[in-house]
Amino acid sequence: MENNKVIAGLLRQIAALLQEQGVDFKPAAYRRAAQVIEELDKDVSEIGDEKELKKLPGIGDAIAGKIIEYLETGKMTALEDMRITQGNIPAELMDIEGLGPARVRQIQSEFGVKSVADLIKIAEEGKLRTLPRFSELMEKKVLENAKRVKERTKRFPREEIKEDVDKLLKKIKALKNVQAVEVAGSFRREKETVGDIDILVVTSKPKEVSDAVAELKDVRNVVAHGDKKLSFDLKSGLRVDVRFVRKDQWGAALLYFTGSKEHNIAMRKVAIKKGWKLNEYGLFKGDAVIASKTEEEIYKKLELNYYEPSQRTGRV
Ligand code: 8DG
Ligand code: CA
Ligand code: CA
Repeated sequence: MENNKVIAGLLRQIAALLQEQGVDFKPAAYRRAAQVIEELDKDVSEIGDEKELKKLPGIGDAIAGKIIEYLETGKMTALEDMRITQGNIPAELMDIEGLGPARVRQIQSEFGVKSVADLIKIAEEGKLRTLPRFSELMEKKVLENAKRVKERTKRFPREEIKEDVDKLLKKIKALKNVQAVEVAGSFRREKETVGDIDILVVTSKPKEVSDAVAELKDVRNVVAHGDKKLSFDLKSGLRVDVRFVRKDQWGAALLYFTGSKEHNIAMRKVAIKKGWKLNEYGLFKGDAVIASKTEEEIYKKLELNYYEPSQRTGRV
């Protein structure tokens, strides 16, 4: 539900900037919408269209439009415009939790901080606490949150991590109850850099396999450990998401988790036009499965040519 978290964060940024403009009601409306999105029990991208979105409490025309814009383009232009007109606030600084526009501006004008890296440096030098309206405790919090943003946005060159990934795949493949393993995400799409590694495992014993992978010696810092997904870091700091899927849903899962997100959206639209539904479990007409076992079969049913992973960028 990565989208929900990001979108909620962006809506809260809009709220903070509106508040500065002294607009009544609107900031509260954006905050409420942020909470609704954050608490959804599925990823907002699965809701499909604007009409459905607006059925959610607190989501009207303006907010629904911004959410759709984000899902289609990865940004909200209204927010970017506000950041620029309200003091040229760098987006990455606004991404830091607990740091509103006023404080960002304060740090900018006092220390010339322009990036998260700058901010981390200033905070580590203990300079943040010297500003009015800051404290030692706040400096500590801001530093923690800034480091989190930096971690999140760090990308790894494919060439540097390729060997680690291959090794890990081999080890997983050798485990009991593992029927197939494949890497998905940007790594499979052969992007030059990757944010994290997405691995799919076919098994009928997800819990056992999840436990076994967690025991591998390359694994550290497990942040999610379940029978759907296991997330951890490698020694290099590279985050790995391992997802456990059923054999008969392999194609749909591989397609979905290979992405790109834009390619998935484009394909979902083709499915919707036919009155069908496409998700990580399969291509469906109502509850009936039309295709799910292989990627090829799904492209074919949608009357699309097969796309090589590296070609899965946007439009189909
Ligand atoms: P990156 O890690 O290099 O930044 O890129 P990525 O591999 O393409 O993205 P990812 O966040 O690791 O997600 C893997 C794939 O999952 C992505 O390419 C497409 C699919 N996916 C969607 N929607 C969403 C979503 O809302 N959250 C996540 N985590 N994945 C999604 O189509
Ligand atoms: Ca990834
Ligand atoms: Ca991922």
